[in-house]
Amino acid sequence: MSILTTAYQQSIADYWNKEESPVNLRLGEVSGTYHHHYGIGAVDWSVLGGPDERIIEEMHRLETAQAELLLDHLGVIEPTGRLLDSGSGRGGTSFMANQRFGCHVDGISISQKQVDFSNDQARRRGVKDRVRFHFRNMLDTGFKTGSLNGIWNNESTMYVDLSKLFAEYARILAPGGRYVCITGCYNDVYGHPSKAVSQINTHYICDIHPRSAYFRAMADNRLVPINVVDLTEATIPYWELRAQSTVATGIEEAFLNAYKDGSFHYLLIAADRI
Ligand code: GPP
Ligand code: MG
Repeated sequence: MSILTTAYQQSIADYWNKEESPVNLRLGEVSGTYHHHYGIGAVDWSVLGGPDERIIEEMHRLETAQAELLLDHLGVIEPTGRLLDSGSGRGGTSFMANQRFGCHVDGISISQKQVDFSNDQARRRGVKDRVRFHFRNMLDTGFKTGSLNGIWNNESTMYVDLSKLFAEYARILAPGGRYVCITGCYNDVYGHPSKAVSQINTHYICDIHPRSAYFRAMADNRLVPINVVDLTEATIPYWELRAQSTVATGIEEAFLNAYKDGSFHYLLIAADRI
C-alpha cells in the first residue's frame, strides 16, 4: 500500500517531517503531552506580568482544554472500545483519550517523524500495547470495515478531500460509532475565502473548506450531526495571548483577523454513523 499518493501529500509530509517549532515543542514540554492544535477558554492575563514560562504554561492549558472538549463529544467509550486519531501529530489527543477511556487508540499520520515521536512517547508512558501510531493515509486507512467505535480529526481535515475522507470513515466506523472534528472553516455566507483565510492556507500548505462542505460530505456518507459548536469566540483569547508570546510564529494576526471579521469559524462537529 503506497501511503503518499500525490505531490501535495508529499509536500505535507515534508513540512511535518521538518517541523520543530517552539510553539509546539516548548508547550509540549510543560506536561509531556504534545499538541498540534489551538486552544480554547478564558486566559489568565496575569501571566503577562510573570516569567515567559508562565505564558507557555497558560497556552498549553488552553490547548489541553480544547482536546478535553473534543473527547467530551465522543460520548461513552468502553475500555474494550477502539478509537482512531486521524492526523495524530505528536499523539497528544490519543494519550488523553487512552487515559480517559482506558481503551485502545490508533493514531495515523503521513509524517514518519510524527509516528516515530508518538510511538516513542507510548513506550515511555508504558501504554504501547494500547496506543499505537502508524504511517498511514487517512483517505485509505487500512482498518477493517466496521472496526472502530469512534474517530476524530483534531484540526487535520483541511489537508484532504472531505468526500473521500467521510466515505472511508463510513466504511471503518461501526454503526452507531461517533465521529468528532474540530476544524477551521470559511464562512460561505461571505463567498470566497478572505485574504486572512488565504494567508492561513499558504502558511500551512492546507486548503480550508467552506462550512457547507462538512455537512454535505457527512450527509452523503451516513454521518448524521448530533452537535455543532461554534468555538470561534472561545479561541480568540488563545490567539491574543499567543500573539504576545515569545513563541508567536507570525500567523497570529491572520487568525485574529479572520475570526473577528466573520470570514472564518472554529467549529466542533460531532456526528453518528448510521
Ligand atoms: C495546528 O497545528 C493545525 C494545523 C496546522 C492545521 C490548520 C488548522 C486550521 C484551524 C486552519 P500546529 O499546532 O502544529 O500549528 P502551530 O505550529 O501554528 O502551533
Ligand atoms: Mg501548535
